[in-house]
Amino acid sequence: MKHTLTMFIALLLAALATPAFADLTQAVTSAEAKLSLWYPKAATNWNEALPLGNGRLGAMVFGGAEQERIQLNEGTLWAGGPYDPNNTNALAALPEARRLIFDGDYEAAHKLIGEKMMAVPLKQMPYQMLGDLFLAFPANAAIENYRRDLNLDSAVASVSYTANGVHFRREVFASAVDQVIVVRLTADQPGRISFTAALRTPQKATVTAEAGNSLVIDGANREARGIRGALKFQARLQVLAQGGTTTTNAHEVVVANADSTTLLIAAATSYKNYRDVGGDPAGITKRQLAAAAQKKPDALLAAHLADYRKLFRRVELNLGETDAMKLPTDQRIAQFTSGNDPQLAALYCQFARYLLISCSRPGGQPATLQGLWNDSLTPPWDSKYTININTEMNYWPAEPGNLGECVEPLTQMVLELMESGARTAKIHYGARGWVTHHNTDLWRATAPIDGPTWGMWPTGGAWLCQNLWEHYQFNGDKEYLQRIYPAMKSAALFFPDTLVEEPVNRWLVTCPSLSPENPHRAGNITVCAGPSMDMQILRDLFANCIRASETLGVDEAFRREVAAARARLAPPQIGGSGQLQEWLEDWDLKVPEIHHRHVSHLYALFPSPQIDVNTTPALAAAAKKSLELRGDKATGWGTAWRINLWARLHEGDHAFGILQFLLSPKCTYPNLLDSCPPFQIDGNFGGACGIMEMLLQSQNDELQLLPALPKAWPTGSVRGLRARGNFTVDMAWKGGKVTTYRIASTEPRGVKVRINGEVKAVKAEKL
Ligand code: FUC
Repeated sequence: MKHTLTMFIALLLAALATPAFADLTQAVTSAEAKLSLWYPKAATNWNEALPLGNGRLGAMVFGGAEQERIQLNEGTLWAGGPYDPNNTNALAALPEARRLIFDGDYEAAHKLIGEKMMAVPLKQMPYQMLGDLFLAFPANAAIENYRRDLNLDSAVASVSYTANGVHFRREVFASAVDQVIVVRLTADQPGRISFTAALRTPQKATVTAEAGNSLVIDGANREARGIRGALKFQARLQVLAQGGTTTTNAHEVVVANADSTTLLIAAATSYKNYRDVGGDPAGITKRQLAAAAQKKPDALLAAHLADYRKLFRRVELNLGETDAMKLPTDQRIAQFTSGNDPQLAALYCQFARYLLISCSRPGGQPATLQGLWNDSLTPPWDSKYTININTEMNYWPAEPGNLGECVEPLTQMVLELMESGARTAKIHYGARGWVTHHNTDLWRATAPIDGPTWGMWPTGGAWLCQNLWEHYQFNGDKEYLQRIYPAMKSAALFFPDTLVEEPVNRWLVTCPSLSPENPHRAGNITVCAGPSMDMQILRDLFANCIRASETLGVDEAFRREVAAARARLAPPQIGGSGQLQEWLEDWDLKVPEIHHRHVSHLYALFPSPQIDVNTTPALAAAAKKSLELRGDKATGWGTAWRINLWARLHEGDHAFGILQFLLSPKCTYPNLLDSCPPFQIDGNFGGACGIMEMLLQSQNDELQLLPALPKAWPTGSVRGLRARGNFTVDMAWKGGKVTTYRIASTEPRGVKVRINGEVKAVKAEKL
């Protein structure tokens, strides 16, 4: 605890004395070292570059001493424009699809669904890269003392080296306050900064020089899958050199012999919302750059640090420290499985918090499959929103990691999907409410896509509502509940209109549906009735709607309607091998891919609290059997999910074993970003949540301190983790036992806490 306190005071002092650029160039303090990713060489590829973001503008910094590349993104630069993907043939085919499924003719159902019920176009719009800033410095005979790092406590990426006896330093950050990316170039001798700056883009765009020190990319987004590009965009670079000369040629800004230089980058598109593309990117970027150029570089940095640290410094995590900490980050990843480096797990968790702050801020778009960072026009899975696990997982660490504000873009997206999804409910199903399937995009498309194997799943919106409900569970904010209630209610209303009675037990089930992406027979056939995950998601959605409507004192008739439907949903079933069944029928051991990456039927264990070792031990045992059958290794996100599941089973060492795999080069790139492969950010977020689940759980009205602590972390401390019920938790432990704890809330009251195997009634302190 003493150590934590010392660190806390050190961080507090550092926050009060906002460092100027010059201070940041001093020897790295130990607090900084603990929160830094660092490397002795420049990135040679994108998966080594370091991510920065302000929730809207993203940058990947490569850090070459002689040739810097900063790859740029803007969160609303997607292909296409507003479009309606609904298929007017779908509704007529629905009864026949259901009949075929209940007759067991899954192949024919699959074929019919593929022909009649898919979106037009069959795929959605991809997220796009914006361009690159290149800085070319004079070639030097020798580069010495090279270091490249990303400090998570300041959200600044730095490069430093010595060339020809001059020490150079480069700092880059993305300011949410000033809405610009700032690149600051300094040297320890005057007149030594010379370089050429160029902007390039693969988009349909022109790059022109302006006003003696600026470059402008002016462009339009691309068509995709027959949907015309409807966005205009602009990116602007302004180069502000102190001393020396600054000139431009047709496409470049050239700086010679400056003392220092600040580069400012602004970018915007004409996207206003999913229906309105009438924004003015030229006006926006001009205004933003003009305002930022008025400020001194130290003032830009100070504003950025104050804003970022307000969020980041809420949580401290200490899982133990070893000499491995001194190694470059890529070497630590390479050795994590065989070595002893508990601090890398803490760094990984803090990195996810850093990433969430950097890619998901109020007013911006939610974190995509790649957060905000994408260098392609044809990214993997279009770098959009896969809502049969990946988008939900992105937001798992938000609440326990004390970053509730970062959920706002997701909330906003769900409120918009409620509108677009109401059309899909009506056109595809003739139903009330709203629905969305396994993917969505910037344009809030909600119809089933990609083909029946993946797309025929009507429960995506219902699951997203669970994320929003969790936000309310953690913060207890009734105004927020009021805001999301229409989306929850309308998501629920879709189901009484579309659930059907299955012929054997007369349970109410979804049909057609599927258990995400897991074929239950050859031929990639997934379509079925009543997969367990759907039943579990609906059990949550209906229960949450009932609680929400009671809390808000509204909608009694609706409450009765969903309660009646809930009582008739297919119940959880335990199959022949003692496993929790994934489908209505016991197909689990007959499937083509027994180690499938998705573990959808275990939704009830995590993220849902429906299955719990304390309250439903028999189902927990069945879930454990399913997990054992599935195996520990999967894609990055599949591995991360398994960590959370084993943590909920209170098996800390097992969870840690899986974390060792996640944090190995198999699932983690040198820049600490998750490898699905390829890069997909959900593994970072899911893995970080798993680490927090090992330390603190709060489902089912009980706080559990160290519910799944692995032997590898016998001593440690945390500050600022959040628990459901609006609690903030600090604690320290030794020899695997909690030694001190503090539970605080803005509404001090009694709470049940499980500590060192005992359940205690604790009075939370005033926060
Ligand atoms: C789901 C997963 C894939 C991938 C994609 C983005 O479809 O099954 O593995 O992560 O999302």
